[in-house]
Amino acid sequence: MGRVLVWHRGDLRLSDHSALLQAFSQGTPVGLVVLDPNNLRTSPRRRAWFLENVRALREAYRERGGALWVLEGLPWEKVPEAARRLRAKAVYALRSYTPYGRYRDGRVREALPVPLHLLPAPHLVPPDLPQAYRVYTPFARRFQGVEAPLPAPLALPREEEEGEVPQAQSDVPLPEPGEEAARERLLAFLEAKLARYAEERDRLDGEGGSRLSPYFALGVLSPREAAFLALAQGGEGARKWVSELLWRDFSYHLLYHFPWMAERPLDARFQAFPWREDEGLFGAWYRGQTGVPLVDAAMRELHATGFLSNRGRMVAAQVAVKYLLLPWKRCEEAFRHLLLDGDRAVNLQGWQWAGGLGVDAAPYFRLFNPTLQGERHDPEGRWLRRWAPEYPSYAPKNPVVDLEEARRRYLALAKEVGQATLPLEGPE
Ligand code: FAD
Ligand code: IRF
Repeated sequence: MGRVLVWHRGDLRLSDHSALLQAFSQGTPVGLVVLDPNNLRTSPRRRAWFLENVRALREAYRERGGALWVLEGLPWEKVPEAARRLRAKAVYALRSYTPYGRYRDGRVREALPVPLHLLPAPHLVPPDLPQAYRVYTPFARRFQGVEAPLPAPLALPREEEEGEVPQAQSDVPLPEPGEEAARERLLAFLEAKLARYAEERDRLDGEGGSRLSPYFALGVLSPREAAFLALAQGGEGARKWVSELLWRDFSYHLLYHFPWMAERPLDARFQAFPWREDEGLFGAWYRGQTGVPLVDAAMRELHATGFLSNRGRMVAAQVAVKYLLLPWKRCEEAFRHLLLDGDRAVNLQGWQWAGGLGVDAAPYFRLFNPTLQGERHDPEGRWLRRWAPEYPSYAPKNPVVDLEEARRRYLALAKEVGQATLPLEGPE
């Protein structure tokens, strides 16, 4: 039947992969990953995490008798090259929804002498819904339940491999790569933690969550498989967890419809906000030396591990944007390179939410008090002692800004840029 290429990008797995199954029904599939300098110019930890998962994917192909090609270079050169060398009659891939992904796929399609078939990636709600939602709740209402995930092929036809996966050094310990490890972690989470997820998810130590985000970021685990298994188990925890997976899809939806949110606040009024380019303050925040215990612990955990709980991210981001008035884009980028799950769409959404830049639908200004947040979400202070042991409590100690003053300053500035300022602390 002839060969067909299966081009893996942000979907480094064999399960729940419609493009692989479709390709297999049309011919002999050969896997392909293009190590793209436009994606891999990132921090050593994220480069290593991507490469280790490519290595695991190659192993998964091998175990089934098949082959994964790994070529280094620009996709619009390397995908046509692979198609030519294999005499492939078509290329199959899962659709990409990000600005660079769409640009890349357009260029590859133009350069390819054979068809490029892009199949919908398994999101819970397709990011490319024609109607653009700016608010999460109506977007999430489009969720209609989830279909059973597709099986991985049990065996693949034998083909020769091409190309090496380079060795890469990470500066933090990496989770075990590959979809088997991801699935094991998923099942362990569902069994031990899902039922209490709604109550435990806000913990600053991140132990209430699944820690699956680094796998979702590279598509090592399909969100459809994860949601399907969670909902099969049922309960309040499952519903809450799936609502977080829907936040992930909402991030992609926003970036798909508003690609300029990578550069500018979604809320146009904040485009003129007077951010402060202050090297000293930025450095203090980035290194975890602000004198605000929660922020310092969060930034140090991030540097040391590449992970941080959602609560830690929200407060660290909000303090950067609202209390220190740091340029949000610079912080967003710095954060993304420190996170193993660093993902353009999700991180942008997170920053624009926490920074009050247009994602948060709450009709007032949410201003977390970092002292109360710490006391509430790490009541015994164990997480604080682990990451910032010099602080005896969550009370600020010689902070780089006076928090009360900074809070008043922010509210005054926000009012100036045209937004009503109502209560001080949100319900979170
Ligand atoms: P769980 O609680 O187990 O949730 C399951 C999955 O749902 C996660 O793995 C993730 O894929 C998704 N999810 C959970 N919370 C959110 C959320 N608030 N928004 C979107 N998706 C969510 N997540 C990333 O994957 N990459 C990022 O770069 C990223 N940057 C963030 C930046 C900021 C400022 C904020 C506030 C949040 C950011 N998040 C990001 C979202 C969230 O903090 C992480 O996904 C979550 O903490 C990962 O832990 P977990 O896997 O245990 O999540
Ligand atoms: N996709 C690729 O096709 N090639 C690469 O070299 C990629 N490197 C990556 C590195 C990191 C840290 C992440 C993701 C990738 N991806 C790579 C997946 C991209 O997100 C995906 O291709 C997207 O469609 C285009 I996180 O940006």
